[in-house]
Amino acid sequence: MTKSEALFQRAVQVMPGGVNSPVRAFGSIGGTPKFITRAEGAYLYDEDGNQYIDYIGSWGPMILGHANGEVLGAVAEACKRGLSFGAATAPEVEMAELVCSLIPSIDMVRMVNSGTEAVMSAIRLARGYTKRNKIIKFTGCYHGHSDGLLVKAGSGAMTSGIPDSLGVPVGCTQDTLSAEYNHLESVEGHFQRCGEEIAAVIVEPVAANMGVVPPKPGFLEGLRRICDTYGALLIFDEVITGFRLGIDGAQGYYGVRPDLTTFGKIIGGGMPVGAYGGKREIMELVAPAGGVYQAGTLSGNPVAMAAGIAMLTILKKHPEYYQELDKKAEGFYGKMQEILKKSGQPYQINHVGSLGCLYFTSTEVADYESAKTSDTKAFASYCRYMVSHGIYLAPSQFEAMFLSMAHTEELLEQTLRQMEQYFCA
Ligand code: KE4
Repeated sequence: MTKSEALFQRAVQVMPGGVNSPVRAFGSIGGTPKFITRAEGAYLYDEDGNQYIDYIGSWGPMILGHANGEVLGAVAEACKRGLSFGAATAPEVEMAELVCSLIPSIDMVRMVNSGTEAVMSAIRLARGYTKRNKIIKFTGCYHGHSDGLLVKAGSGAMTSGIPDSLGVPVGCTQDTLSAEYNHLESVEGHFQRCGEEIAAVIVEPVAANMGVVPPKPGFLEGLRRICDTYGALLIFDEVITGFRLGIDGAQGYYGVRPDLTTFGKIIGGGMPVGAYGGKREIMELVAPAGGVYQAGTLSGNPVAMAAGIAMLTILKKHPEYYQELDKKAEGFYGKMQEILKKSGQPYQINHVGSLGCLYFTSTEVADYESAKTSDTKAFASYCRYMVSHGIYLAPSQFEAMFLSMAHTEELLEQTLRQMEQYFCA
């Protein structure tokens, strides 16, 4: 029995599914999750001493690679001053000023502890600001696990949201409407039916929770236009894309300005940090300045701020990193395409900058329905092979691959060779 197997046996006795977040359990590909002891650069190391080239990067934060020296140093320094005070601190001001300087659509920002909390708070704020209750989300997009957003995928444009989890009362989802990603007409339909009741549209500007689905030309611009027409707010959930596609996120990359933006992952540099921000006139409604209540014991925690400030400062200082990541990704996915073409395996490859996904389908993947055509069994077999050969991929077809500055050409080549072994041997 491996150490990971032994740990997993213990884990399932005392933790639901043996993990603290479902996707880590390897449920959709089978097998035992690897218990990771440490990470450095592009590598993970598990309890049994196996080394992996990591394409998860903690689900996004590790854009510089794991254990970045400057980030670790900033955290170590902050720890010496104490871990948490529950009081105002200078690092929070520095972080807020940094975010406002980087994202033109943001005049004010509130720090929280996760992407879920950021989205939950932004939705409450949008409802408080517009005095409307309904929100639109897109089937296949994931915005964290707050009740109102756990809506059955594809619950149809005509019906109110149907809960997609036990324990979520229909009252929590009845004001959540589902639309179809890259299909503006499904959004128009909702607004024609009840536009005056819709507080906001929330969208992943690049959908990265049904694999990776880029917005079609005009989609984000269309959402902006529709929201302006009906007086609803446009919320960009940039928990994944924020500081990933560029220092000013997807809104900078695509040139569409939301009213509110949510962040997570990179903003915390690997520590538990989320944030939401936007126009001053909206943000000034957040307590204690205004009547939309939101609070958090560890919000703006000084150690977490040190990690986030260090990471964002490095990214701000090196805008060339994004060009390098884009170039690396172009080459990597281009060669991947050649391997898959040679293999005769039905495939689709979507990528936007360093975010990418290999689907096992011959259908172009541009929305939830087409993403679902992927052969998840074929994906599971591929993923198990790659993990067993030292390439650590997200254990689900409907997640993203994340490249980092630590993924050298040599490591990408090594990964492609393993893929060639699997598909073409
Ligand atoms: P967290 O609460 O997990 O920090 O963020 C929720 C969230 C919000 N918005 C988007 C676009 C997200 O992708 C996420 C979380 N992403 C998943 C990965 N697809 C986190 C991994 C996990 O759940 O363990």
